[in-house]
Amino acid sequence: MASYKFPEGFLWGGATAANQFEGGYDADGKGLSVPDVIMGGTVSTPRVITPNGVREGVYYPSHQAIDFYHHFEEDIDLFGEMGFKCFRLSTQWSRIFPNGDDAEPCQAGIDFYRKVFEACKRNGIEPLVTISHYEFPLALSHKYGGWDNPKVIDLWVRFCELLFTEYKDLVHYWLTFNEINAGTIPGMGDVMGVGILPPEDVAMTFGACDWDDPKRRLTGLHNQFVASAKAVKLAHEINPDNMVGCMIAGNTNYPRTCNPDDVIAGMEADREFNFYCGDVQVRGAYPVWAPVLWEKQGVDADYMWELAARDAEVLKAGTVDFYSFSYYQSNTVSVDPEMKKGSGNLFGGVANPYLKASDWGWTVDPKGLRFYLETVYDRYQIPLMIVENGLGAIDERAEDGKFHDDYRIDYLRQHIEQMAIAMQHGVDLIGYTMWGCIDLVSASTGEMKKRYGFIYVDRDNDGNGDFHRERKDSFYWYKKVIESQGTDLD
Ligand code: BGP
Repeated sequence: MASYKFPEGFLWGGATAANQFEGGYDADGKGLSVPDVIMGGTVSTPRVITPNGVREGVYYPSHQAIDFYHHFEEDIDLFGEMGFKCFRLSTQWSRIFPNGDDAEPCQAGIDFYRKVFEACKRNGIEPLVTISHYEFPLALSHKYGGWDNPKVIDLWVRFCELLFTEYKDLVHYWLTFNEINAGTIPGMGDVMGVGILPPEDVAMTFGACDWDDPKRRLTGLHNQFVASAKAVKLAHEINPDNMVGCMIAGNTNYPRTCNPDDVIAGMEADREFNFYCGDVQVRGAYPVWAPVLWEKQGVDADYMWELAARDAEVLKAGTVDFYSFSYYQSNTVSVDPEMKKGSGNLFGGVANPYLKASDWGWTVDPKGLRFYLETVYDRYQIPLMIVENGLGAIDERAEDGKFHDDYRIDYLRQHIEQMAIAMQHGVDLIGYTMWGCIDLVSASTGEMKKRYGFIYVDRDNDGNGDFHRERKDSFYWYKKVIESQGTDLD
């Protein structure tokens, strides 16, 4: 395709999440958070949560992760070397308020993030901060239950207020909750989405879980909408330059056939997964078809409408400035129970004969990204940002001692080409932060082996390695992409 020059000011960069890369899980007064009690797994062995606390002799990948806590200067300099304009990272509530409801914040936590943001500034990088990325102080889960308890709203807004005030001059782009629509998913949504813990150990995959409390989960999700809306308002009051976005796990849904039942199933998948949360956060109200989702999940619609009515004004007053999303793959929907199942990030669906899949079974579908961009822009007409996209793969060291990750370059090139087409069709896309710009722990499996980075980190699935960093081929490629404003994708 003909080359396309991305606009000046386009936010090229990379994305991470604290619990997957920071480490230092108990450093300098940090409290435990829910991910700190989720064990490592593999593509075939689900992660197990030990809800009562850290268990002796068990390996929890978040505890050291890739030790960004002690390597942040070096890492951010490497991002600067690639020419990043933007770096997405998340804060840990439990690093600043170790128990979530402490009378005083932990100064060491505040200082840590300040140093990180200052390192970004030195490198000319705009931080994009996800306030909560699958993170919730464990003590709050034990004391209050989770996000279903409305007391949590004010505690979280207090945390936001501290962030907006403390880092007023350093941070202007914020996302309230990572993949907030995970709260619509049984099991994984309870634990990682809304901080509700099972009574005992539970094995958890992103797609399925034997344990779920749908009423508490959807109440928790509602309370997150309210908290997010309050945070948007507050962010604008504290600094009118603040831009606050929602963050949705984006998923293109294709009907498997032109059977009208498949087409309707595709429409419903879009609504439940993409638009339920997007509508509340962008338009400020639940969509009229929300009861279909509530009833399907076994939650009384009158109960949910009451919550919606009670908080209607707050939701309307705190709509987001931009819409951000993750995109890894598309999902194919069929009503035929005989169809071969597919697999992937957060979604089930059936196999798509036109698409190949990654080693972890996630379909690779660059055109699905264009489809998603154009569909969502048609619907909301506000700036969009892709804040996660990338390929999780096994990287092997070649004979010359280097990492030649041409498969990753191919994946990214194809997705960037589709972004360019969507932008030529008028989509207001303001940034792209590639997921896992430095190798980090996988959220779904807890592995290190599933690598996304431009930068290799010496750490394996069992916690071995000295954490040293190395540049992969994709590092030099992305540097060139940014330098050329997307015109040189070779
Ligand atoms: C998203 C999460 C991220 C990230 C990504 C890749 O759902 O927001 O935290 O991990 O998926 O998934 P994984 O790490 O399982 O490969």
